[in-house]
Amino acid sequence: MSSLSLLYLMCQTPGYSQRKMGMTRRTFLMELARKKGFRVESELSDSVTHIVAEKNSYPEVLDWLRGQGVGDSSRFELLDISWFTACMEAGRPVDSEMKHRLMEQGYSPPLNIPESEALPFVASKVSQYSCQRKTTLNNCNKKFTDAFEIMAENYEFKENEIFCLEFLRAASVLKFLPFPVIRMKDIQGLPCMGDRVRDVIEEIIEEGESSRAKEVLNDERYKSFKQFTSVFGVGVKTSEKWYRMGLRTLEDIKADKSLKLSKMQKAGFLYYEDLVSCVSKAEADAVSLIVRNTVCTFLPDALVTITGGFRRGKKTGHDIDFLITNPGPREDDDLLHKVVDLWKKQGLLLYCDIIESTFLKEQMPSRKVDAMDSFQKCFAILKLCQPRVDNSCYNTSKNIDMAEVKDWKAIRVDLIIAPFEQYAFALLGWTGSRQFGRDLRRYAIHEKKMILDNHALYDRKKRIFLKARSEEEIFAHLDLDYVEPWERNA
Ligand code: DCT
Ligand code: MG
Repeated sequence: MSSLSLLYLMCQTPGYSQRKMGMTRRTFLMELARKKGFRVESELSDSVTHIVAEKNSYPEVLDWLRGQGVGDSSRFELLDISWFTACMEAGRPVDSEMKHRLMEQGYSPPLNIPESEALPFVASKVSQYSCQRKTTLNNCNKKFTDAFEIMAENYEFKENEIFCLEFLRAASVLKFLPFPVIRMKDIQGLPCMGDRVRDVIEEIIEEGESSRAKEVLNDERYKSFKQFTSVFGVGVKTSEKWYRMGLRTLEDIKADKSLKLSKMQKAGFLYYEDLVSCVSKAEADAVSLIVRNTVCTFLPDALVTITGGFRRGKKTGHDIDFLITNPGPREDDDLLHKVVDLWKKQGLLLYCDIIESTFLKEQMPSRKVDAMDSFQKCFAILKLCQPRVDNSCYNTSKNIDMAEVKDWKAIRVDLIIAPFEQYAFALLGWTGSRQFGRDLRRYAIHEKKMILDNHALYDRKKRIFLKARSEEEIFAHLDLDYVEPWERNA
């Protein structure tokens, strides 16, 4: 019997219900497997390759693994007892099939449910559009999608949009998969799996990592662009210019006094450390309170909604995006100016750039998949005061002047002002993810002959604008099932 197949049978742990495998049953199954020549571990160790659970859901097993200090569950095959039974019947480890694997969406079919009644995963039914897939933040294929995102970013730096999108689309499909890919057969029939993508997947399956992604991470140009674009106000174009000038690091940029930095880039360098450290959910909630209070001082009925990644349930973000609208009859074109003026007076505003609206009445939606919208908006950096940590326990000998301890953090905030009748479109667009938005617009054009942007939806066949007061209505106009914000993490 092959000793390669190492099993760990999950057993009942305190806090979980009796649905799990009991101790007696576990001992019995372990003995049975050992008699048949399998190596079965009593403790989780590095040599374990297969974990078998009975009546446990995939999230429960992941939770349990986290509790055991395992961050990367992809080194194990997580299997239902049905696989174990098949092995016992065959007297050898059988190849695990889809039906044996613990999966993200729905439980793998327990033994007492006939297979015909369990809903199988059908790769050919997976849509090429992420707006027809529900993608939560539970990504079982992080080791693949991380590599794809590195490849995509490198192509973005090279302004190769086609290859960039190819890897972003592939990453989005694997984020949706309810199981980890462990062999090439698993991606058979899935959309967006071109040759370049398959090569990366194959290598990761075989070698555990992608040499191409590794090469990119070590590439001088990529490393410079990565540093440059991490500065607020610096995009690919500026990075390209700096790189051509022979500049390679942020130190080079800071040292070159001949460079003319924009006001935005100066702020980017000034608050660099704060801005590269992620915004937490707690910080987003604190800023949200400030934004709401200030907006409501001027427009008590205004609707202020957190959009972007935080609306999709992310725990961190690079900025906080707010959408503001006024449902009442009173429009106030000066609102944004009043808000930032008050923050200036209160000493809360570190930077701001207000862009005025360029929206024209009955303006045709943009066909561009990555178009900027025409709302009035403000890209700001706010000073978020943080409660001082009590250092008294170790500060007694050295008398540090508390006034010198920085007790605030610079936070990037985007404020978008949308007229009430465009609010649903703006909310849908600004909630993202970027890939989800791209695919919604691509789907609208190619499948429905409609044009969607952050302002409106236009039906080209009927030659009319389709109104919507909610996101649900926009999905309905497009004949799409509604996708909740936390399912838009494509
Ligand atoms: N968006 C848009 N038009 C723009 C910029 C962004 O429609 N000109 C959309 C796409 C995603 C969403 O708004 C929020 O953008 P980001 O803040 O860049 O993305 P995020 O998903 O919030 O990610 P992060 O957590 O990094 O902020
Ligand atoms: Mg954001």
